[in-house]
Amino acid sequence: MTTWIISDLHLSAQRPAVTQAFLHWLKAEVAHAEALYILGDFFEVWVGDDVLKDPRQGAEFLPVVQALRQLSDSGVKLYFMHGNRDFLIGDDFANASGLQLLADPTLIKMGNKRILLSHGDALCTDDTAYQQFRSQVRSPQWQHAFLAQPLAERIVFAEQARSQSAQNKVMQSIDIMDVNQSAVEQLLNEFEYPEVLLHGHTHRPGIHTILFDGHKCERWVLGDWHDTAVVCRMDDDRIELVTLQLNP
Ligand code: LP5
Ligand code: MN
Repeated sequence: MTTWIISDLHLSAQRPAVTQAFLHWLKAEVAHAEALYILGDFFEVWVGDDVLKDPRQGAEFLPVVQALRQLSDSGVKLYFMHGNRDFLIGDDFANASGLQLLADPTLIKMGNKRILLSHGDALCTDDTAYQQFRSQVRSPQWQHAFLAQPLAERIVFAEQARSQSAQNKVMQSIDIMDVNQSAVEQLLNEFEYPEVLLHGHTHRPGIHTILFDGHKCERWVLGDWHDTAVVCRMDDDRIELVTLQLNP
């Protein structure tokens, strides 16, 4: 049976074609699979699960929640790990969609292979401004205070954060926004050298071999969803990156 791993869909009302392609792919492929892992940045932004109860804001997300729920009810196992855009996904979203939230990182086993899953942002340790922002917004105190704000205000904060982030990225070097090799090696060491570390976030799909401490590991990077998407397909021990054509 097949397991799919995806990340960085950045679903939003501004890009309905990606949502349509995703819903189509769920029916065509994932309906026959054993499991689907979503490794974060599933949504462009997520300002709190109460968005689902808002008649105007919620409409955008309900078809996705319903499609996931249908899969989960039919027996497909669904897992979700937070990204830097949707770290506020909580139990209400998970329960409505029938998926299980995963910690970042999480180690899974497929056949004989150990595969370490992560969103990938925590590995970009050269990006100190981002890491500072990350530790602030991942703290329960900050999240509690943020979620206590009215929904409309949270949407405005998110828009401001997005535009500040976009400005920062123009100034920032490409290398700083990639994973740091020592952070990768430290993580692999901590998890006793899994065969594969699989992550998204950087939107730079590919496979990198890492030789260190007398071990050989691979770092597999998923791609984001636009006209195409690079996802991972696993069938027991066989693991491959697959490019989906989203606009045939
Ligand atoms: O997302 P991406 O790929 O463009 O860039 C990321 C890093 N930026 C972020 C910030 C998010 O894009 C913001 C949207 C999240 C919405 C979540 C819900 C609401 C939270 C509201 C918070 C107030 O993750 C970017 C990295 C890049 O990846 C590559 O790794 O470089 O990091 C930065 O740009 C660092 C900045 O310091 C981020 C700070 C932006 C927020 C500033 C707060 C402004 C709020 C105004 C309130 C008065
Ligand atoms: Mn990301």
